[in-house]
Amino acid sequence: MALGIGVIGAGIMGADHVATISTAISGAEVRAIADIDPKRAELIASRVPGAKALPSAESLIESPEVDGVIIASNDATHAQYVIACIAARKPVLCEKPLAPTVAECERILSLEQAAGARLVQVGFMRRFDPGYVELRQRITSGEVGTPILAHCVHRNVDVPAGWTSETTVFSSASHEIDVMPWVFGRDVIRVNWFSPTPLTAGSLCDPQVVILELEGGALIFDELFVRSGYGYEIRCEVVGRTGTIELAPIARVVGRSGLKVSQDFPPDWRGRFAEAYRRELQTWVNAISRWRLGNVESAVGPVDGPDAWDGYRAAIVAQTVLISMSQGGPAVVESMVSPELYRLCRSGASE
Ligand code: ISE
Repeated sequence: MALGIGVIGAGIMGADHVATISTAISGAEVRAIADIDPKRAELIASRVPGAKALPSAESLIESPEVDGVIIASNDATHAQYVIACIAARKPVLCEKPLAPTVAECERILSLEQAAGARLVQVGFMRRFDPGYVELRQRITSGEVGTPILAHCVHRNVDVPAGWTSETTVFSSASHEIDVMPWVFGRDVIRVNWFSPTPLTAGSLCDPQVVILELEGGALIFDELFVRSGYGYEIRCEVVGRTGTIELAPIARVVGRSGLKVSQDFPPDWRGRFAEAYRRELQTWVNAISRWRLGNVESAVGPVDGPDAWDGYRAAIVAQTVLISMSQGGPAVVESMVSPELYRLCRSGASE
């Protein structure tokens, strides 16, 4: 029987996950949707046969029809819903960030440890993108020698009113903060933030450049330009000691006319990462099914992808970027990691 999925948050990402599960995922169906705006929940539910809108996130988590929960609500609500899922022992896929503060991520990790089961997966979908997966495999195979640098470009067409320099770090840079250490197989130890636009409280510096220094000295240069105006574009070139390797452009069609060659850009991340989202969801559904059949130990749990530790680690690095932003100059990451949580969650961990 198909797994019942409940989706909290019927905004852009919630609606996208509902559509993907309903059209492209096997072994699962959307059974419940909850949103702060009940009409929006009803509208999205009305598009899926068998799905219903529930009056609250809490009732959705408790619902016996829901076997796994996707959290795609406002970032500030993530921690409370993840904690409710752990209390109900329900597998949860939480959109990034796991929580906006390091303290909330620590609480989630402690509760998950106390529950004795790994239940939380974090929606860093780039780890499922075929391009990043191949980049990582080929680097690991030694094709370009030891990787020492990466040039990343992350551009949005535009961002909503009220978006600040800090939002760019948490909502956009958090992807490179997660995926680049995964590609290199090394943690971030130091960060440095720059912008050609003057920093003023509550406003948006655009573009920004974040430099991540990894263990062993590799450097990641991340350009974040969220009001680029022209298209959603993600680039990543990794420089190794004996060569370079980069993500290829993703447009399927190249046009030639009017003395120009052209390729289309998607308007946002949903088109660019559609296959990554599909693989992320299918992998998560498969992991829940294996777990429910008793085919994995609780140390593995219904998680196959970035977990609560990865969400915690990303929150710490993002927080350290904000320190660099406000104080100027490099800021060190390691001092923020809780030794107690490290011992509990990572001792003996292997990649
Ligand atoms: C957005 O919130 C996302 O999560 C996208 O993946 C990211 O690329 C974009 O910059 C953010 O605005």
